Amino acid sequence: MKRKTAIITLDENVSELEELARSADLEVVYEIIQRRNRPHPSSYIGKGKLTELKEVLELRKVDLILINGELRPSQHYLLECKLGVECIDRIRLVLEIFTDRASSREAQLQVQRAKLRYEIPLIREWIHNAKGGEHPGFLGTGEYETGAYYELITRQLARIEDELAKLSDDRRLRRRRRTYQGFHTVALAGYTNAGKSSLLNTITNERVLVEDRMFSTLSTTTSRLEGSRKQVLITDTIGFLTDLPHYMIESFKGTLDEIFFADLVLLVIDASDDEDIFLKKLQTSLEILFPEVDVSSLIIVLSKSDQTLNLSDRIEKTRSFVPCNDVVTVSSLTGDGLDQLRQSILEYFSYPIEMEFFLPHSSPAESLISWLYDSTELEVRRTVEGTEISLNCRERDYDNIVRRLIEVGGQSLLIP
Ligand SMILES: Nc1nc2c(ncn2[C@@H]2O[C@H](COP(=O)(O)OP(=O)(O)OP(=O)(O)O)[C@@H](O)[C@H]2O)c(=O)[nH]1
Ligand SMILES: [Mg+2]
Repeated sequence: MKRKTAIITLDENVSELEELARSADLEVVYEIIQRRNRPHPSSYIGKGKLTELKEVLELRKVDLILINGELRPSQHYLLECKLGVECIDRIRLVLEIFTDRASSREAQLQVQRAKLRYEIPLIREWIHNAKGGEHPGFLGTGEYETGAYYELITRQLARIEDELAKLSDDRRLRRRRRTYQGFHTVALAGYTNAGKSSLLNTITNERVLVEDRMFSTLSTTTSRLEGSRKQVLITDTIGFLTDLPHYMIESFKGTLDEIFFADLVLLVIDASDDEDIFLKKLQTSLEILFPEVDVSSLIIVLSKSDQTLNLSDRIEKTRSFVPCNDVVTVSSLTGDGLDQLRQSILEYFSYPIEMEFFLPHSSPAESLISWLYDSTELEVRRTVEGTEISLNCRERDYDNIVRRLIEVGGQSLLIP
């Protein structure tokens, strides 16, 4: 059964929190607005409003109170003690959604790490305030005495960090292998619900989960770009959200590395949002991507073009906001713009360097030729003495090819 929830907010901008609540399967039964510039330091809402809220809660009971912001541990403690109802802030809500969605081992560990990092200051607060005895139970662990629980979770955090470090090494090896095999890597990045997974499904043969809710994707999926001779791999990644504390983003570092180490990043932005939301999501996304991602390796993909009226204005705004490699508009629903996107990706991976050379027959030469088939555009002419090759390659492969050519006794045919 859905938990009945009341939202407390200090500004009228609650639509994203409502979306998050819907994604967490909560039933929002009412919202209480107290207009304040900043939260009350000890109780988040003012004292008068707190008393009023207590009265409302007696008449209209809820299972949960959801705060449209971030609670300090002392505010959290005070609110739960005064109201006698579980209170969660926006970060905790996101963590609950993550917990529900995490399916891969890495995603589960990343979520656990984020959760523990979130809980540690809260536990400290409860230890500080509690007069010993049982843990108050708001984190669902009544069997542990608070101090012991604190010890336990710090040890648990260290174990998770170890396991994640190993998984991160695996990712690093996988990336290195792909580069060696000549794959071009592309990452789909962007705000949650922007349409990243839908795009992956339409430009590759993948069938990943697409849902109209936030954070459908927590684990990465990599698939090959369709309709191209080039070996281009596209990876779907976790969505971004505004105002997440640094440790939350840091908790997903292993997954985000797939973006940071990709040859090309497609930043997907929902073009159908209202302009202020559109720009805010663009800004949040860029703050997460920069400085690790260079603008020259960034293509901005304005998604859901079928639902957008003022596309050219959005393109212009995006271009003036960030001098990226290209801006394209697509609709995964109608297929509009997908060819242009594909072309833009392939142009990025065009092979500008021409080489011509001769390889004498040998088995190392044959393995070089098979690698060249995967990593370059080439023409091969077999002769009695050996193989003549003309090819176009990427700049970054040039040194590697020259080194391997020398190893197998190849001769350049371009140099007189
Ligand atoms: N009209 C329209 N809807 C789209 C389009 N692309 C995606 N959607 C819808 O947008 C919602 C989110 O799509 P997803 O592909 O799951 O988005 P995502 O970026 O992967 O989201 P998360 O994984 O949750 O971060 C779904 O309801 C999709 O059907 C599009 O081109 N046009
Ligand atoms: Mg997704």
